[in-house]
Amino acid sequence: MHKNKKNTRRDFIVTAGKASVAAGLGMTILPAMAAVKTNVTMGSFAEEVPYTQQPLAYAYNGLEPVIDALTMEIHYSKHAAAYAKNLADAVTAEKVDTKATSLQQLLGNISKYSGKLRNNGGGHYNHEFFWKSMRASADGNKPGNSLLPAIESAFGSFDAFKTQFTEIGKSRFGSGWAWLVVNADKKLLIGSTPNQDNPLMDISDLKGTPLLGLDVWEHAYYLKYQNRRPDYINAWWNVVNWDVVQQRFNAIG
Ligand code: MN3
Repeated sequence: MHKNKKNTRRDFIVTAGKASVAAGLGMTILPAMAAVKTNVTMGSFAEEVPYTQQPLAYAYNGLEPVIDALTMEIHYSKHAAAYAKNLADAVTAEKVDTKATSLQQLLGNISKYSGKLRNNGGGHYNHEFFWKSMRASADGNKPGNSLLPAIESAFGSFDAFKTQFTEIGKSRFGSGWAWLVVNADKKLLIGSTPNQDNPLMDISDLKGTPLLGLDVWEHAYYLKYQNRRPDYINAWWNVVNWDVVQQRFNAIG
């Protein structure tokens, strides 16, 4: 049993081997980040996500044909809105001081809180992060600047990276997320998390600062793709906002 468990875990955490992320990962602390009080070492550079749902940067039909307008509308205005509302209820009930504690810090200590806070805090963070990770569809969409060489160094090629990430997303059983993260050893990693967990959480097997996340819950794709999760993932590459992913990469150092 133990062996099976280990193997399963290894299946969904694909490391980048010994290849370190090439350039520019020195631990320069940005002035804005230095002011953040945290005892969380992992995810210290993670993107700030407010506790409340933010407006989308595009219309519900803005990601068509990859993501249809009805899916986008239900996903944002029903599913994600519910996570935000339930998070607000949970932080009130559990007396979290949201002025003193960022959502990122809260997630880094999530083992100290309820399942409701874990599910909805993760659900809210993940969706806000996901919306910002996308833009209008463009064929041949690729990362640029320093991120492309880092991906090529870590995974062999951009296509090899996409293949591995797609496989991780396809093979996540049930509901969850696929991620590209930078871990504490400054390596690029691909992995997945169940339900609404994420790599910032202290309870997560996959830990690191997320650069890119993909929602593989059925609600994210079922209306258009039904059971064809691989088709959804393959199409999704056309709407990844690599400029935002590059900014996240830059923020690490
Ligand atoms: Mn979702």
